Amino acid sequence: MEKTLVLIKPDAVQRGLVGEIISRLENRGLKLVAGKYLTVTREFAETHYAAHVGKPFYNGLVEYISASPLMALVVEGPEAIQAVRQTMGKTNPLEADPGTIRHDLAIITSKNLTHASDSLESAEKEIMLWFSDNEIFEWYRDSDPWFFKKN
Ligand code: 3AN
Repeated sequence: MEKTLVLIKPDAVQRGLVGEIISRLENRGLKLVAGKYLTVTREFAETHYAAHVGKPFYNGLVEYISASPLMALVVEGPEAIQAVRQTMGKTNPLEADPGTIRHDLAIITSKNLTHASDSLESAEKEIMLWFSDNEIFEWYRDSDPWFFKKN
């Protein structure tokens, strides 16, 4: 089953939206298989956002993500990468569809609450960066077939 990295970023933690965001993922059927609460160093943030080096928003982005605690998750489900990004909405909250996290709960791009891996390749890389193997739980959820089983 596909796995993806989700970050509930410091603005979401500061605003008390951790539960709301996790609920939206769980309600969709996505299964939490790893989670931790931490403040990352600037160096770690630079590694995570290496693809954005040189962009005008890069320094601010690194500062934002390392400013205070965040919640990192791995979630699992069929087409989890696409499903999570759809639930989050477009990068710019003003362009995100109603019903998405970014539309409903945010208003500017540089405080857009969440991060989610954008491809299989980046999901694998990011999960390895944020979690060790023994922090990821392969578990059976009794409701799995009610979410995932094709008829
Ligand atoms: P997404 O998080 O939707 O995959 P990316 O990967 O293009 O978007 O950008 C990563 C993060 O960089 C965004 N979540 C946002 O916090 C920040 N960012 C992207 N574009 C801008 C921008 N034009 N101004 C400020 N911050 C930005």
